[in-house]
Amino acid sequence: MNDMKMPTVGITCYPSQGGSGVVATELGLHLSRRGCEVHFISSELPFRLRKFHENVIYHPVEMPHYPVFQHSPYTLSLATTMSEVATRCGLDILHVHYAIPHAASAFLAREMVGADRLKVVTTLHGTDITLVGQEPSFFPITRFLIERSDAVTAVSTFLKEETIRVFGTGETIEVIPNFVDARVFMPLEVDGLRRRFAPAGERLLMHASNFRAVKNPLAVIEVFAAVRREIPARLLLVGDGPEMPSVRSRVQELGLAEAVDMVGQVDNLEEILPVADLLLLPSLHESFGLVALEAMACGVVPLVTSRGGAGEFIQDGINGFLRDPDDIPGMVAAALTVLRDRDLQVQMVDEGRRDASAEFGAPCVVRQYLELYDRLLGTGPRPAGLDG
Ligand code: GMT
Repeated sequence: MNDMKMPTVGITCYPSQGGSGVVATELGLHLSRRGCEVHFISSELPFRLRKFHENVIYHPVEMPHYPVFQHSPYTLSLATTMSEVATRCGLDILHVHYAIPHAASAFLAREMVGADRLKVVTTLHGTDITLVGQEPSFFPITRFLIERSDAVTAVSTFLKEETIRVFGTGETIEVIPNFVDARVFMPLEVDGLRRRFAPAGERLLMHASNFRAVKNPLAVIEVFAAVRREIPARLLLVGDGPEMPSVRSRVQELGLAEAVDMVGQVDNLEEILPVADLLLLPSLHESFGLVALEAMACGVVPLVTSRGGAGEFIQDGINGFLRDPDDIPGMVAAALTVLRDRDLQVQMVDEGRRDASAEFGAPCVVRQYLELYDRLLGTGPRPAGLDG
């Protein structure tokens, strides 16, 4: 590779809804716009990739089903596809998002292709370290894969420190935070939608997630119920997942069915986020909390768990709120503070949008990934402008 050539990058992620897939896909798209050839290798087309994009090629992982297999060995099929794509398309970097099992497949692919020809970057996103990686059956292999990747990044300092604490390894992990494209996620004129979800001019609260237990969605309902006792308010639930049945029954029990809209999974979150006044994300922990950053970019005040890494982009009381996920009264008080004071809301929205588009904006963060690739490949610093 000569100094000016942009790297050819293979990206693997979970294709379904979820922060790690969003970050991986958006990173790939931004790299491709900067002139990198990007090859997505995954079981299905990642959900934000469903259009033609120049310089982006999708390679599905074929999984043979033989009667002898109790479960099809996806990790091996993925490794085979990775090595085949790496050789045929001349990948310089294989960047895997979410350690299990993607880093294992990348490790095998690099062994097959040759360590001098392919570098493996593993990005840790959160539950791959805080939940899945700590399962006894995954613990040793997660540590092994962290040590054997050519570079490991984590989406927050919290996650880096958690990795070192739990696995006793990872001092060289580079923190590269989640990012948002502020030209896509931005405040919009949403009067029509607002009338649909808050017809009498009520304040509108929103929760958007995959409704897994770690998102603590029942706390959203409790906070909303208490807020609604004080001011006219409605709740919009975006997404779907295993906790949805409990959420529905709690909404019924509290007699809130008329005040809560559930719109299911939404791919184009940027079109619905701007409608809200407040985003609630009371997760049991959150290594970063990408949706809160996206909300800030859309002009929505985030009220987010203080457990994890959200404090690395949210300044409590300035551009959002941080509260312990068990502290329902604290969350209610914070919500009411901003929902009752439109001047404060405007001030916090301005702060949030500024922060989201500067340090956590796509140009700044994508550049950090490119610099990491350059260091791994031994290509010198790029003259300004060449990386877009
Ligand atoms: O939050 C989820 O359940 C999805 C998960 C994922 O891997 O898709 O999200 C994790 O990665 C996101 C992107 O880096 C982070 O913003 C989320 O905070 C993190 N989730 C948790 O730590 C619970």
